[in-house]
Amino acid sequence: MVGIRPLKKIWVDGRLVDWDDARVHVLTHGLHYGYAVFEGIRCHETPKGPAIFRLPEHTDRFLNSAKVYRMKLPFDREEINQACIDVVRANGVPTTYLRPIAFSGYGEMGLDPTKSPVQVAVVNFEWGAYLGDAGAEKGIRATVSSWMRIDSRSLPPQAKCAANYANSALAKMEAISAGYDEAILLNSTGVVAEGPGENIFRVIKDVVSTPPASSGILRGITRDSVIRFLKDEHLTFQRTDFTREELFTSDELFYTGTAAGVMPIREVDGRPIGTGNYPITKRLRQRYEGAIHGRLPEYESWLTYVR
Ligand code: PPE
Repeated sequence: MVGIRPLKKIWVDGRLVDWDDARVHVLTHGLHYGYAVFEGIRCHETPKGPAIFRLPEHTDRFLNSAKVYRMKLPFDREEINQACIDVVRANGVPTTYLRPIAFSGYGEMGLDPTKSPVQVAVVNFEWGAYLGDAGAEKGIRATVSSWMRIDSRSLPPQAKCAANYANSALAKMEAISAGYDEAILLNSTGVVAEGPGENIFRVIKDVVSTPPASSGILRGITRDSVIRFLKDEHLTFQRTDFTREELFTSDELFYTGTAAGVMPIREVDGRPIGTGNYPITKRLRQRYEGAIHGRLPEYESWLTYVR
């Protein structure tokens, strides 16, 4: 069962190859030890043609993740940006999710990744609503995970490394098998960190807060966009920690992420959140949708047109 619809081309190590030819050996080092860094980016149709949302910021985060892991990429910033544009052009499907990935390839086994060549690929594919189509309207149901979010003393959360996602997958599977849509992970000090693949925001009265980067989260680019929207909406914003019980007593809660978008949470562990209306979340979601689809000129500088 493959849910991904094959497109035409994938960028691998500097050239566009046919979709079915983008293969790796089973002894690929990164496959065994999780030694890979990646990005998730979206491209949307806009009135001026397909546009990639906040491409330079994603590329910078990609390069920073590689730097944390001492991974020397054989391509520079411009080449990665261009690779993203090239795959979208080559495949001719504007509304796609882009996944740049750098990994230690086929060379040596054993824990020292520096003995294997670094490979880089950029693939784009169609990826619909991450947390279901109904989620955006009704809100989704979340549960606080029994798994602790990874910690920068062991696995730096700000570097988007494949290995981090074993922690995310444990939390995600636990949530799904308990009948919830998504997980919320606490960090090593017991306060809220983030979702398995999303940042989290809390609204109480007219104050919106999100955990600071030091709380063991990925510095989300959607999170950053929402922080700008809060300023533009003249809402009070705080980067501050909150506890599990403060989740329950929030007026509104929402996730942010490239895959998830701005996604309201209607329940946490059997407690309904607020009144079930999400006026602030809805406003922010609308701004986000407007920005990514090129309908709001004030955010046009965030778009990289591919034509
Ligand atoms: N936290 C985590 C752990 C995370 O993986 C993401 C993105 C975010 C926060 C939000 O970051 P940003 O996309 O820059 O706003 N998760 C990506 C991967 C999801 C997946 O399942 O794969 C994504 O949303 O693309």
